[in-house]
Amino acid sequence: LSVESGAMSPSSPSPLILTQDELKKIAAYKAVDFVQSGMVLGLGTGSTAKHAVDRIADLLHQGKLKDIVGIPTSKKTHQQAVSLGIPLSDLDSHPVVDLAIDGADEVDSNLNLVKGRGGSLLREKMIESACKKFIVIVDESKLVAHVGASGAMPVEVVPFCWKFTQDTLQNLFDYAGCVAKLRTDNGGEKIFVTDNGNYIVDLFFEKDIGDLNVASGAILRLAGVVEHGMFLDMATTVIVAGELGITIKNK
Ligand code: ABF
Repeated sequence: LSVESGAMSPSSPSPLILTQDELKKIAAYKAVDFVQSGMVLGLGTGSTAKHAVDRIADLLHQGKLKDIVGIPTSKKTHQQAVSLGIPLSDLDSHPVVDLAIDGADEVDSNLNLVKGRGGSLLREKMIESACKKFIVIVDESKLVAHVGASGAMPVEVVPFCWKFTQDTLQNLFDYAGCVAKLRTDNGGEKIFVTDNGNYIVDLFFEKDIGDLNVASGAILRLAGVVEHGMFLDMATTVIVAGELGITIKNK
């Protein structure tokens, strides 16, 4: 793991009080510096990745980037990219992605991630597994000591007998005091449905879940599970924007 740090920009007065959204934008713009003309790009989802997609479109329109093909990780990002005029494709036509840029919900010191609190984990994992370089962009609030220790660990499940799958997931992690909850839209009554027509069960752990690869394998072995939000050993670079500057961590 290598780590570089830098000031926000040479002209930034210091100390600066930046909003979380400004930090997200700084991380996103830094990641877009790695985009080159001719690349096939995985376009992430969420409020941080949105800034990266906006920036890519600006550079395309300014003629500073050419011949970019974007592969969106969600219907929402697809809509954004279409509205900005970014040429799009998919993994069927472009099975090798040069670079993906996406946000995350949690990042640990080994660059393992929790993703999917925005609900797009399956397409994100498919596209980000197919890329040569995967840059994760976050503000410093996303850094954690252990992934899964704070907040939801999303699992995409098929709607068929979702309750059975939910209960099985909860029992699987009984040793970690797991509570499994079906995701609803804005916490209401309506079940949240993913872009792929599936549901999401969020796992909340009271204690450490132990070896992440073992936990990942155990979840994926359940027949009703489609995918989970642990992205292990996938990020090649994490760009963190904080009050004191940008940190770039490379695997
Ligand atoms: C996507 O957006 C997700 O994997 C993650 O759930 C979320 C992060 O959202 P934000 O950038 O809005 O904090 O990258």
